[in-house]
Amino acid sequence: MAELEGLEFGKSDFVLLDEVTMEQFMENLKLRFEKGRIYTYIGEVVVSVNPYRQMDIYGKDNIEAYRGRELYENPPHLYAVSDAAYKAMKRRAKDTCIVISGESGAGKTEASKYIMQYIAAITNPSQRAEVESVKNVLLKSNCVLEAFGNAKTNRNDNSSRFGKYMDINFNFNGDPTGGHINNYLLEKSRVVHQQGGERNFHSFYQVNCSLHFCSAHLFYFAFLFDLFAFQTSNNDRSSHKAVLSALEVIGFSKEEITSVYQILATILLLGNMQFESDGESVNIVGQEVVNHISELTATDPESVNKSLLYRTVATGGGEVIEKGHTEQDACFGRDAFAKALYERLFGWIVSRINSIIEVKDYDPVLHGKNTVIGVLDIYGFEIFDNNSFEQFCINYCNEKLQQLFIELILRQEQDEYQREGITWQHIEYFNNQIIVDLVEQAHKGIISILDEACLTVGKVTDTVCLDSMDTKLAQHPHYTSRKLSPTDKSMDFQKHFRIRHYAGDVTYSVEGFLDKNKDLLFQDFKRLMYNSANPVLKEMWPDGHLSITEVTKRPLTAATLFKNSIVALVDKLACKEPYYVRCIKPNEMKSPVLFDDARCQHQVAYLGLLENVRVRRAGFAYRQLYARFLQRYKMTCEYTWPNHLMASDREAVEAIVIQHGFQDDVAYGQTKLFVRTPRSLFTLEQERNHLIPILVTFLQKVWRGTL
Ligand code: AOV
Ligand code: MG
Repeated sequence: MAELEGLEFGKSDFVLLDEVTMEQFMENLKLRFEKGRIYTYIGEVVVSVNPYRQMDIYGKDNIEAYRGRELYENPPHLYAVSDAAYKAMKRRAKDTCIVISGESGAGKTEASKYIMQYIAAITNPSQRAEVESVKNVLLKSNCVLEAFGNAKTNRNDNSSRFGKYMDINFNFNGDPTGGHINNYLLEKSRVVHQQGGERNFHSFYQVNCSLHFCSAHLFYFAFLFDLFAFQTSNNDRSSHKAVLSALEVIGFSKEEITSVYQILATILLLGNMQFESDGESVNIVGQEVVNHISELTATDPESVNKSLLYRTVATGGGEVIEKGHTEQDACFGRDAFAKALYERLFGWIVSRINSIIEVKDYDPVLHGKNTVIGVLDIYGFEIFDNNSFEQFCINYCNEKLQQLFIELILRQEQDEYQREGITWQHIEYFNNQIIVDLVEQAHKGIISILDEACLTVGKVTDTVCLDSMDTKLAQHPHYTSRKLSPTDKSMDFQKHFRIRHYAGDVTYSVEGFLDKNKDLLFQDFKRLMYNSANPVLKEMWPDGHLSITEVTKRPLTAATLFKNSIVALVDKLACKEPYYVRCIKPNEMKSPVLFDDARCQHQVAYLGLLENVRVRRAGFAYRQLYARFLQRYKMTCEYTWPNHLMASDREAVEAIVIQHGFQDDVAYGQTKLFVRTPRSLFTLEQERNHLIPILVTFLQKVWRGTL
């Protein structure tokens, strides 16, 4: 329970509310936001409201104030939970993780950066060079990954279009020795198409600064949909400098950095490539673009030409033939190639960073247990005007994380009560497992239905797949479509289905679902890249050496791969001690002064924050180690001030509790006192506040010798 803030700032911990009602919760949240107090606790969970302005609370002094302190000793802050996670890791050798959740634009990525900065600032006091270098790479990697993995969307100007989970490894001293980044499903469709008002990945605008080698195309790139957005801004230019320097600091070689920008340029050129058909064969319009691409990718122009216009297929009889594309196939192939180039580039950047920061030469016998703090910053729940396969995956991922929150928060409470030998009372939650099942259940779930459609030989269209979902999911309370709700004119018969997510209803358009799930890339492109004379590019395409007869016919689909990676992520998080940051977006206008009551209330409701408070209170709102409790309140009891003479701290605490008459409101655990209602504590706090000035005067007199 946080202290040290006056009541004019509202309650710094929601467990201190007089009553747990939505009204009181919202009143407190709003008051704190208006007073510039963007963080509030629910026990150890931090609720954060995006301030949409630079706050003066992240400086060196702030870091020092939180360093090594307990949660309740300072006003609520990300630094306090970071310190709690760090202390748990260091003192108890626990692997911990900090899970940051909330919808798009709520402040997750910013929070993750502050958390990492804090951890970097408080470690390695002796400034050992190798540790400093690890910290530097960890911090700089954010800048690079943001440039390549973030983009402006209609919800957030710097929206994460990939999921990131970063493990930071520590030695027994508590200093970082390395790390590992896991990335999840990059939204690669953005490479070739963006919705109105949105941009491609930041990196493409930054590349403009290095595109001297294809100046002829400088004025128009089809993949940068929004022409005005392409005008490189000062922002892009300075980010470009920062990214270049970050790449160098991390340890990318000159050749590697050049290759990265050559690949970006290649992708932009692919976007400008057009095809024409003379009725018989399809050709590329203008040889110039092919020559450029072959130059940038160190491949020969004839091969580039061929892989864009033909595909190699194995016939039933085992014969290998070359089949000319239709114009439509050629466009499809070109786009798939552009997307894959970017996806592999991104994956390669992550794995290069990993190879640089992986823990090397760590001997647990010699160096003690290697512990980990994980930081999860993933794309938040999204509702756009047009929601496609990517939103479906992103929102499913958020369902899984909500499920984890439910399990862990309950589990953590239960564990603590059990450990301390205290009886636990169950609290009801809305359990979103039913929605998770709707998506991922074997045979019956949406992913299974999609996969089945993708594997069916013959012409299965998105609409046929929608029919199949409608048939199989007609009874599901969280699924509907136009066919199942014919009066709902906001949906189209051929196109839409709707999922009632924990965070709200989302209408998805099935258009493109099957293609995106199949994620087909002709082997010819892979071979082309594998045969590049540029070793960096070649390294990204190891599967290019396979001939068409060796290629797996039924690779796992995009949705299944994503599901597997998220299941693995959840398993990884579940075995760590979790700390939570729950981010709230105060308004849709990015305004620092607007607190949109309805929008905020909606988020508080779906994040399950009220239930969180209830669990925390219905169990015990407050818990504290006996010694610490004593330290704080011993002045309020004649038997404990200035020191107690009892057999144990626990007995001394009992004396305080009895003197103040709330013995029916507490339970005594093995190491901690548990207090059920905050009111009992208020009495103590009031008493303490009343006594402090008296004590101070008394002590001053003692010092001055006037007593
Ligand atoms: P997100 O990570 O939660 O969205 P961000 O962390 O990118 O959201 O925050 C969005 C924007 O809000 C930032 O670019 C800042 O302008 C502002 N902001 C957020 N937190 C703070 C803060 N603590 N102080 C000042 N400004 C802040 V997404 O990645 O779209 O789900 O996918
Ligand atoms: Mg983000």
